[in-house]
Amino acid sequence: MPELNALEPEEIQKGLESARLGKRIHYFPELDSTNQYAFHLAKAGGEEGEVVIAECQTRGKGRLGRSWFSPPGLNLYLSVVLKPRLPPAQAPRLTLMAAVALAETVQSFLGAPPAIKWPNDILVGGKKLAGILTESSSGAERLDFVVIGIGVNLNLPESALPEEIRATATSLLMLTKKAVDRAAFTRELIRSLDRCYGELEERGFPGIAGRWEAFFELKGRRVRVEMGDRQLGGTARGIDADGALIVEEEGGALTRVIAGDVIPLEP
Ligand code: BT5
Repeated sequence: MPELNALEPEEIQKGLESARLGKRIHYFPELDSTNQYAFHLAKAGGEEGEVVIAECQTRGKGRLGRSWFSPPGLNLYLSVVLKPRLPPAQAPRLTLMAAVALAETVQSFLGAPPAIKWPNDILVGGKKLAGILTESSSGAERLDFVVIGIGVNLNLPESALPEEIRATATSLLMLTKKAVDRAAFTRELIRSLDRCYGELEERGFPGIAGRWEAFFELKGRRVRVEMGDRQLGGTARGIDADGALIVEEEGGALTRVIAGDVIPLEP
């Protein structure tokens, strides 16, 4: 039986064997937000690969000011500091790299591939299992650092879901009816991020983009994209070399979407 309450660094690092990520893990019973902590850490000289994990977040962040439901002891809330040698415009590549690493980890625990919803959601059966929040700090030419924050619902029972997300969220426990060894999941995720990040650096974006597209179920489907007060309708065509979503509008014009929410218009 896995020890369900253990998410301590020593347990995660057992047999981790990553090249760069997770050599140092900062672990907290409670934080406002692991992204917030990791951002300050990176700013104060924290090194590439440092990981921040909390058992519970009091102000877990989603994108665009939204919040991430983060109850204690059940799930994973992790942030990692990266210092890629990339221009700021290529930061979205890192979100997509993380989505591939996360989707592959979920697949190995679920026994079936999840879907990626551009740019950052991991869905199973149309419900959200995990989300990614990338935050960065950059100079004119180059990214100083990037914080990739990942929240995954692992042992969250349906009864613990708040009303607002009851119909839209899921967890590995709800899907497999089995409790997950959270340390084993975290170890596998860090390994997978380490590998995908190395690949991105050594071989560039095409390999990662191809794997990302294999998880992307909205390709060829009609979608609506909401970008703040702007909206756009069309067919999702895939991603470009920077990780932007390409939407073909009626009439054939291709539009690049850098930030927004994608809503499928047909089942
Ligand atoms: C995301 O935002 O999906 C990014 C979530 C990133 C969370 C991690 S946890 C570790 C790190 N530290 C942080 O503070 N954040 C990161 P977005 O696409 O904006 O989705 C947010 C929406 O998802 C909310 O408005 C809810 O509708 C829904 N949601 C919130 N909590 C959820 C949960 N636990 N499971 C499924 N859906 C959730």
